[in-house]
Amino acid sequence: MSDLELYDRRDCPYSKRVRSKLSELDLAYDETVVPDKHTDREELHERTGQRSVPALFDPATESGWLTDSDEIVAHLERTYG
Ligand SMILES: N[C@@H](CCC(=O)N[C@@H](CS)C(=O)NCC(=O)O)C(=O)O
Repeated sequence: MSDLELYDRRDCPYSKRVRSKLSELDLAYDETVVPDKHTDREELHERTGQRSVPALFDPATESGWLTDSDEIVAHLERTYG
């Protein structure tokens, strides 16, 4: 099991951007595709406090969770680029 965990949607442009960066940096991660309906995204909400995707868990960060694609991409470049 990889340390990085990504909650995303396959059809979400913000999620695609994060997946591209993970792929570019050759980073392994576990992906959970969330349901289409926001109200069905209970697991994501319980773990991150939000229902939007993408959200990335990286044990290397202090908070653990990054919940905005700009923030995630910047973090990945800074930490693994
Ligand atoms: N500023 C956010 C936008 C993310 C976003 O709008 N994601 C959409 C899917 S493409 C979503 O999950 N929206 C649900 C919501 O905001 O509750 C980012 O860059 O990550």
